[in-house]
Amino acid sequence: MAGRIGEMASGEPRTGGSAKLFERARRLIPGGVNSPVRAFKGVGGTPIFIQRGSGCRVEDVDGNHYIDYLGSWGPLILGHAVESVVEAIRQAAEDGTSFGAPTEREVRLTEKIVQAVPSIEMVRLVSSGTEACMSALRVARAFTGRDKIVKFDGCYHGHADGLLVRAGSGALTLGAPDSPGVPAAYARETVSAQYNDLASVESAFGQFGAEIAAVIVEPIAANMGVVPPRPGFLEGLRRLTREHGAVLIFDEVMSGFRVAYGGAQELYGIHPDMTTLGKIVGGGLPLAAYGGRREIMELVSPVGTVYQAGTLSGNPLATAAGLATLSALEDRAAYPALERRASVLAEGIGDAAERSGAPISVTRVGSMLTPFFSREPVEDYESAKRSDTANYARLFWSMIRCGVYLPPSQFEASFVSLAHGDAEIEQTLAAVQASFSASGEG
Ligand code: KE4
Repeated sequence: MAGRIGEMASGEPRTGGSAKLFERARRLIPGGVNSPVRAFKGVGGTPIFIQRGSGCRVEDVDGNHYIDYLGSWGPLILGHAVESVVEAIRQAAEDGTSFGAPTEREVRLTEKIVQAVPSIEMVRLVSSGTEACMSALRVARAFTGRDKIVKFDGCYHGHADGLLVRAGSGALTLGAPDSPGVPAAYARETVSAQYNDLASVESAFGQFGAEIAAVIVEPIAANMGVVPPRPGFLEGLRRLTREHGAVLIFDEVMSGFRVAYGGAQELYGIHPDMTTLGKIVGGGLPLAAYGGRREIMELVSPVGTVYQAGTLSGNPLATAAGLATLSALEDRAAYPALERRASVLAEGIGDAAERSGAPISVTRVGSMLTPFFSREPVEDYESAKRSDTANYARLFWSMIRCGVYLPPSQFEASFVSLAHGDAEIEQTLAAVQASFSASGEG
């Protein structure tokens, strides 16, 4: 069915094309994918190879169409192939794709970022969220002259060595490598705490206070599925880091420009010392950023001596895509519409679950949400981990058969874009109802 994007799939999707490409890909690319979560390990089966996207829909290489809630893991808040973004990239490309020299678009994009994000006085553009988080931590260590950092189990800040760490055993909370190849010495500088558990942070400061350079946190956890901060949690982090002279870093790679134009820090009114951004700020192209208080950021080379660099940092195509995207959001008119549609979706999933007895607990902040297969409310990493991932996998494939593409993992966020209209939300809820009824949940 090679038709236009926009027709709903029906019945079993054909998968021959994806299967053949996956077979070829696996010979040359580890796991056949260029980022592990794309391999569908969280839901089983063969990854779907996408051919194109338009608005809120994608079409795979077999001609199956889906309403897309992945949105490239967050960047596509406007939707796929939005004319204003495509045109901006096209025009930029006609003037060249990279110069390795400063350009006007980088200045304009950083001016928009500083206007948007309350706590950012100075900012550096990089090419990925990993690079942004890694660099922010290096600057925080330089600023404080300390080595240890605190991160939260279940939060993800990219794959820099010191961040691939799981909670160490016992009360010490010292990190242990969460991946081969990470030197134990690096991991030992990472102290693991528990998200939404201020006592665990107080304990970390109690043991390592004067050694802690920074606390890095997703202000809205979204890499364990969406888990909102408990009232007082972020305020507590702000108080503790101030008391102990540590840098508070909000990793807003996911939440930045997503939950509000100024991100989670606008939503909750908490000003961190540093912020990392990614995804939306690049409009779907490789661009991220880290920034914060001027006295901290002026430590960064070439003004200061903290080295960080990148051939494609502030790339002309990526800054063009980011400018077009932020220009569509900066009047903040989009956010009430996103809030309403995502709320209708989240409540509809909850209602369908109640009617069918499916054990679903839906979490949501703005236009990012997660249907957890859990009878209990999901409020932290431990409760998230207790979700029924097998049931989620069944829901994922049932929704695929109904022409709806959810994230291929229980522990990821679904995203509503401005391109998801009422009709698509209704179609999605019909698919949810059909999926719950078919599986006889309850
Ligand atoms: P990247 O290096 O993937 O651009 O960003 C890393 C990162 C940093 N901080 C947060 C809060 C993030 O969510 C991410 C990356 N998010 C994942 C999805 N949860 C990217 C998807 C993937 O790894 O393929």
